Amino acid sequence: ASLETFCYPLFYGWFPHHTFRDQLEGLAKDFLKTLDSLEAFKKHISDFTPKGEEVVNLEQYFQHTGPLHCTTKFCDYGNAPGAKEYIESQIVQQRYGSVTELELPALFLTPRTLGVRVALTLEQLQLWPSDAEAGTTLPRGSRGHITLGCAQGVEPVQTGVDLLQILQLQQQGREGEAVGDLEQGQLTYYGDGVWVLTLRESRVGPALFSSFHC
Ligand code: 2AM
Repeated sequence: ASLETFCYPLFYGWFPHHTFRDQLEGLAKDFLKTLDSLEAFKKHISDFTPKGEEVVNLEQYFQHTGPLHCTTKFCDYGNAPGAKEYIESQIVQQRYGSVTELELPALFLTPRTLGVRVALTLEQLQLWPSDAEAGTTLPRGSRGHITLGCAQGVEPVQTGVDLLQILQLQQQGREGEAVGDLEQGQLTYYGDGVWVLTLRESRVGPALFSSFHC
């Protein structure tokens, strides 16, 4: 194998600029604090504590390591299906190292993951793999998200799976329970520990299209 093949990354994605990243981390922190203090959340706390504890510290419950990013293609160092084609595609080569603006319309939280949805533009969709929403009838790009944290023992790949499940519920017309008008936006509970905060105003900020190797 060539040296280049040898260096295929773990994944490609958009990496928010550090100022935007700080903003997102602040947003997530505020969201968790707000949830922690809501009666409606406390009512459903057992979704998060199978053992029946009354108190959950959400900021400790969700952990994150590594740089925040929106994965475009998970390559697994070239072993993932379609990785080689993606890496060698003209559009990926062309856009590598370019900056784009990400639009984030909603936060979501489940007993497994905490994430923020990314609403992709047509231009950004050119970098989106065709199989990301496989097994659903959701539009391309639906899976776009940034993982903000995972519960202990949960792999980050779960965040996209959780998001697709939420979007499928919405597609089936499940309205969820409108829990409240928070300062940041509308909070909805979908049952089984699934919460969505639709932001009053989408967060928008710059991100770099690049890859991650470690
Ligand atoms: P994420 O995009 O939901 O955060 C390294 O594991 C990164 O690649 C993580 O960011 C992870 O999830 C993403 N990832 C891991 N396995 C994946 C898969 N099979 N499909 C899509 N993304 C994956």
